[in-house]
Amino acid sequence: MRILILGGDGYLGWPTAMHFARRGHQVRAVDNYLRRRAHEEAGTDSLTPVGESLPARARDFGKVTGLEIGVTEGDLTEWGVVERVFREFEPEAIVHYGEMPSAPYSMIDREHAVFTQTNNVMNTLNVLYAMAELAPDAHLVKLGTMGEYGTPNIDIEEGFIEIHHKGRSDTLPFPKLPGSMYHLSKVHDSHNIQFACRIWGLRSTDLNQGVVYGIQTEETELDERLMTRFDYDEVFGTALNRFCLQAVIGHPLTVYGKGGQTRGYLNIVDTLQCVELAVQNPPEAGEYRVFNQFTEQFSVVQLAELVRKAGAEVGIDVRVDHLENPRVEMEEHYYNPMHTKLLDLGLQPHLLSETLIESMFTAIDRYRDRVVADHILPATRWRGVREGSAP
Ligand code: NAD
Ligand code: USQ
Repeated sequence: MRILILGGDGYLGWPTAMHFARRGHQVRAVDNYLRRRAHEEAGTDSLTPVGESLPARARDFGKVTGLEIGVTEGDLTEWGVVERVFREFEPEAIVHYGEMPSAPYSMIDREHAVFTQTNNVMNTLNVLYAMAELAPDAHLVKLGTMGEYGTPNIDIEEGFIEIHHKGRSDTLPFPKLPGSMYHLSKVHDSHNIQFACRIWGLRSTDLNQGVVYGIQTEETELDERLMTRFDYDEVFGTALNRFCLQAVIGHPLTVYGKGGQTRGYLNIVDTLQCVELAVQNPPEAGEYRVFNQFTEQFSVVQLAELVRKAGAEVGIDVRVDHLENPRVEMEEHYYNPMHTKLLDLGLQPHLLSETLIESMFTAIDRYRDRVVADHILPATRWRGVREGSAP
């Protein structure tokens, strides 16, 4: 199959590109290095060293595997870039990771909020128009987020809920209570995608993904040059990845507030599995479907406790600090999202274990001399703005 990977230079996009190429698909990765530039501006970087550009990474992948990943360096907010890629490559599936993914980044100030929503909404709109015009039978597999739903006091369904109201009933999109300007951008995308499916008969799977953790996939382990990025700073690092790194370098774990915030989590290898399952099982033309993509749920204190225990096993004394929460979010709440659709398609979850955390410690330890420790504590506050400007 011809599979276009948008955001192919990113934490998830690069391993996905390699994964599909190794399974015999024709792959083209597109990226404009937004993530790299945002790090340069902030003085932070990936823990793991990654190839200097997407073409360089694709060349290394070719040397290691003898396989090809095609590359386009370009900005998806530019219609000319998107149109050219669709004309040249004629994708059958589009896996769309290519957005600004950080909630804190989007909450820095007005400029970052505007940038995040403009970047994310505009590039998805360009993709939808390119599909309608040039690839109407292709399948859009779009990375959304569990954070679109927020933390309502009822069970969260997979995308839709049957509502009975004043004697009538309908199945309607599940209500959204997003927690940041970034999460809001994903809600806007979901509405636009659903609209495009309804009006133009496109087909799409919106993957409402939970928080991803992990550093290795089958392909990144083939050779050090094929590593994916690993972020741990307060803006781009996510909870468990940050906690593992903090444990390794002897930094107290940064639990925000009471730590009862509960989210869905999944291993990066399961992200690849879920995306592959979605690609292999496309919806009908005109169908917009939603899968909740995570394998387990944890509160922040549960994660911290798991990391503390795993640390004790390998002789690391891990301290857990409760910091004033920089975000505005519920710290104790009901959380029960459904997540059966990917399991029904055959997902075999890799659940979080102490062994996995210990193997993350080992992988992180190899690069500990690259750690920039002064960007670990949270600086971005949901109430009040910080100095800085968007790229
Ligand atoms: P990432 O920043 O590493 O990857 C996104 C890539 O898209 C980056 O390489 C970036 O340069 C590129 N990009 C952004 N805007 C672009 C544009 N206008 N044109 C071309 N390229 C552009 O982030 P990630 O962690 O790999 O996340 C990938 C996707 O998955 C994102 O959409 C994110 O919202 C979603 N997601 C991530 C997680 C997680 O825990 N990592 C969880 C749920 C959802
Ligand atoms: N948290 C801490 N300490 C930290 C970091 C985070 O307590 O050092 C807490 C946060 O306050 C939050 C929870 O952990 O309650 C998760 O935070 P996170 O930074 O790991 O994840 P989040 O900001 O929600 O964003 C990440 C990805 C985003 C994706 C989202 C999935 O960056 O791209 O959309 O996870 S979800 O959380 O399901 O919305």
